[in-house]
Amino acid sequence: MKILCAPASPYSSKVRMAARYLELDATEIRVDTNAGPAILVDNNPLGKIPTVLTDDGVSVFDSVAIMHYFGRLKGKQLYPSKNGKRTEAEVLEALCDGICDCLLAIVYERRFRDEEKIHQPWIDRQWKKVVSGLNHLSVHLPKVGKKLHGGHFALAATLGYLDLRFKGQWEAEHSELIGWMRTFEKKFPAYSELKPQG
Ligand SMILES: N[C@@H](CCC(=O)N[C@@H](CS)C(=O)NCC(=O)O)C(=O)O
Repeated sequence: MKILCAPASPYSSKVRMAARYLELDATEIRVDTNAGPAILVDNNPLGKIPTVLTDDGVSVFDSVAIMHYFGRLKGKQLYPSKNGKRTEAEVLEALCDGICDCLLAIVYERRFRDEEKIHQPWIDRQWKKVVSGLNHLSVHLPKVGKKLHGGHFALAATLGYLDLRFKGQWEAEHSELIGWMRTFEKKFPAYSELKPQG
């Protein structure tokens, strides 16, 4: 199995952590989405990462579909089996991925527009959602118990991405999340290697 990914991508980081946690036999292939290489666009019409190429020649995307695919490969070990806990984990993942969507919208607004066309109210609107999401997470800190699940990996990837691209803009108001990140790293030491990095 191959994971098409990039080191800075938070959704890639989430699925790379999950693959490592589940001890899957997966080869990471770094791709540059801007260049749109054939291996990516021929397998994912959206040209986005992460994209997984299975040994049976199937391509799987987006990151949520990949997480559930991984979970099924390993006998449902990536999400809690009880309904309530499972919903909690899935909603946590949705919230964290949603925060990443906002962060990416900000990064892309600055990266792809000419400076005079950058629309600050759009950036402010996205950032407001990020802060609201982080506030919610700070008061509903997910427990890191014996088993890790998809929601934990999503949160770890999101915080890692904030650390990479938005340093100094969120930590002071969300020290609980810094504490959470430390606890997570103790539980999953490969975090330092697999978190988003530039
Ligand atoms: N909802 C998708 C989002 C994937 C995504 O936006 N990935 C970014 C990199 S972090 C990407 O591929 N961007 C390139 C593009 O949008 O063209 C997922 O969860 O996998």
